[in-house]
Amino acid sequence: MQPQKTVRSVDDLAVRGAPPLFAEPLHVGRPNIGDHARFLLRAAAVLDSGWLSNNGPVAQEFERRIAEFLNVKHCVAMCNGTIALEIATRALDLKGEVIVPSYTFIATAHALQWQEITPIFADIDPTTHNLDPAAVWRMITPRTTGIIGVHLWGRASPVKELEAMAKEHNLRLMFDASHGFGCSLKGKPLGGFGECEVFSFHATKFFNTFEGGAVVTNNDALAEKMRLMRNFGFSGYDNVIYPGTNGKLTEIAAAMGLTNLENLDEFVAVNRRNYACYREAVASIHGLGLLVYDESERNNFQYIVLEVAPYFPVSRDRIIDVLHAENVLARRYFWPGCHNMQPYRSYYPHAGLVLPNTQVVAERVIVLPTGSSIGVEEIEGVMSVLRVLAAGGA
Ligand code: T4K
Repeated sequence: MQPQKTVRSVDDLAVRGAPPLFAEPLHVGRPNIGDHARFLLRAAAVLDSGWLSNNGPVAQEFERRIAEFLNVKHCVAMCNGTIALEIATRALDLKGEVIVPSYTFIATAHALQWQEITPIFADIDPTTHNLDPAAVWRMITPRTTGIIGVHLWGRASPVKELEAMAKEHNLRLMFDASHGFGCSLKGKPLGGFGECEVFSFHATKFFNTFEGGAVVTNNDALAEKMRLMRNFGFSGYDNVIYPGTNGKLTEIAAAMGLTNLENLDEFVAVNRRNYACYREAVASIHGLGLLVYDESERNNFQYIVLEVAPYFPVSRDRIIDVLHAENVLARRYFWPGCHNMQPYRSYYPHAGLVLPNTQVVAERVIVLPTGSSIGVEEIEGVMSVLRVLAAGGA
């Protein structure tokens, strides 16, 4: 989308009464959609088949392809990432307390709380935004049964350290890999670490199935248990052998997944280009930094994470207001941290005292738009606004 104006000074800003930079909103999380014709063919085949759900042939093919892509034995496809987290934590028999970061999407914590498991928030490393192993260690109590690491922004959790800690304390370890599809750690795809890993394929994710998710694992028994749980505990007609829920992925969602999988390389290429563009532009602005992806790994580059230094002339929240006025709907992910949301805020009103890095990072991050709907012109427009703010406020 062509910018509607040139921004050279504060007087050109929409917060000062000028028209917005973009006629339509630029979103964080606008879906990547693969080849429309391929999807419509698949959708027509689903309609013709009269098979819409319940582990149908398209969902089974989707699971095979995902398992192959991630180099894991099993993919158990689910209706969304949150249910996938709930089923995975139940299948692992987590109870009592489970250690998670507070700096994550609320679903990581809610998936536990929903099952009356207590999420215990551990602090993050302010440079990686991922769990700090020393902080995790400090939160272990006799009631702890597990750890959920989150590969935030698609950058791997400290897997090795968490594995060692889980082993030493006899804890179960799984990962919320909702951001990590198509990313790697030491060349190995995220998905193969811990006892299982959970993906979200929500519309806003770089790879989507409309709504959807999956748990992937190399453990045969665990996969079998999750398949039962996903389908009310049914083992054949009239035979329920387990308490279960409904976590099934529909055929149409799986058709979207198969189509998007075929276009994955293009999605990454666009995100990579956008990331490089933002990175170059941010590098020349004092007081702004861009979270860097390790180029020796595979990355999906789906989040453009900007960090605002305390000495930048404009506060993070004012930058958000200015960008929104320009129709750039930048986000404050994952402010204010799960511990500051309900019910956790009431349960642990002083949690912030042991989460200093979470508090600081949550106050300084802005996530900028990227994905297939964003190009070089849009990025140049966004950066022109940030350059004006850097030069003297708004
Ligand atoms: N764990 C982690 C670490 C996660 O990040 C997530 C989800 C989960 C677990 C749970 O997975 P799911 O159960 O969702 O599968 C969004 C997503 O809803 C959520 O899936 C995602 N994380 C989170 C990071 O972001 P919101 O509240 O920011 O989304 P929303 O509705 O504001 O959408 C963002 C923008 O995208 C909007 O400005 C409009 C645009 N959009 C959205 C949709 C749905 C579109 O253009 N088209 C669309 O179809 O949470």
